[in-house]
Amino acid sequence: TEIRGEILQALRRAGDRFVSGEELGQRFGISRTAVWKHIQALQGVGYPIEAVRNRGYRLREEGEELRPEAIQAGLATSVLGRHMTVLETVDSTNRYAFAEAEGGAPEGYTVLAERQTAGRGRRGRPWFSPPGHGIWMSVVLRPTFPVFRAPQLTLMAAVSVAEAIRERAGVSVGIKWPNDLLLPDGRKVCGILSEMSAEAEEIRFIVLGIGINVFGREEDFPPELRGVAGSLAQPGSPISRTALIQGLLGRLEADYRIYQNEGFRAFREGWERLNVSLGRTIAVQTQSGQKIGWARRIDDDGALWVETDEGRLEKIISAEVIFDPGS
Ligand code: BTX
Repeated sequence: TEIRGEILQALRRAGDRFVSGEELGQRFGISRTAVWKHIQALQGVGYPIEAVRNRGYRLREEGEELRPEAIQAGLATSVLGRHMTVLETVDSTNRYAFAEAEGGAPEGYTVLAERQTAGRGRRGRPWFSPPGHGIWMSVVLRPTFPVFRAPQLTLMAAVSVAEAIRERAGVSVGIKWPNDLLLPDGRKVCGILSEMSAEAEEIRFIVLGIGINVFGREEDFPPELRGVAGSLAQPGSPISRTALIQGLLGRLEADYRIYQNEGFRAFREGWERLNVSLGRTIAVQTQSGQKIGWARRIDDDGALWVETDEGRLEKIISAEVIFDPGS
């Protein structure tokens, strides 16, 4: 499997060019038949590798094509992903799912796109979503709990997504409060954006949007994101987006059930175990300005408690967290 990852890497580097079986065999010290077997195994887990006689192999794009039938065939859910739309291009899967939910789309309705032209992050920030490189997904939820419980649902989702990534992609990601997922080297690999439609105290629906960088290489990111954003795929560990989506929806459904009965309390420990924010010096950017302090703990509501220099404990409900690189 070590070689398998390296073959994949060699094909990635070759871009549009074909690489012959002979060349690959020589490079890795194996026979052409062995190369062919590795290629078949890679195709088996979803990599769209073309094999053309007398020319060799070529990786058509970064990931396998996303198909609803293939995703649903291995889905262990009863609600999430049972209705699904996979689009080639959309402005934002959250925007699309929101409109569908307003039109009556049922709970669990899931929208995926190969590419978003106006993927959105929090506070109107953009989310970079190039074709074939990631999982850009939105799920419609119609919970019966009151509006005040909605914000912590996003924290729960961070735990679910982190665990699905570990199970299906073999990468240990950490959670940065409130719900960014970071690679072990600190680069951001996933963002979660939930948007809600509510009337007074009653939630009509929530659109849970999840963006995960799966295949993007450093040079695929725009300059301002290099060193800041990272992807799951590493040489030697091929990842199937289809399998990851199945794992994600399975986890989310199970966790969402627990959340409805028990609230964030049930996820606090899991969140703490995965978190990389507590015990560090951080700057928190709130609407009322910036504060610097020591991230002490989160509570059952998912709020962050920060100890300032004067020894005061402050409860932070919503803010941007900036890590002190020296802490
Ligand atoms: P956020 O506001 O925490 O993150 C946005 C910030 O993250 C940007 O300002 C930029 O610095 C950085 N960023 C942008 N694109 C990427 C990327 N691909 N990888 C890493 N960092 C990036 C996080 O918001 C919530 C993002 C949710 C995205 C999903 S995708 C499916 C769904 N549809 C949709 O329009 N949004 C959600």
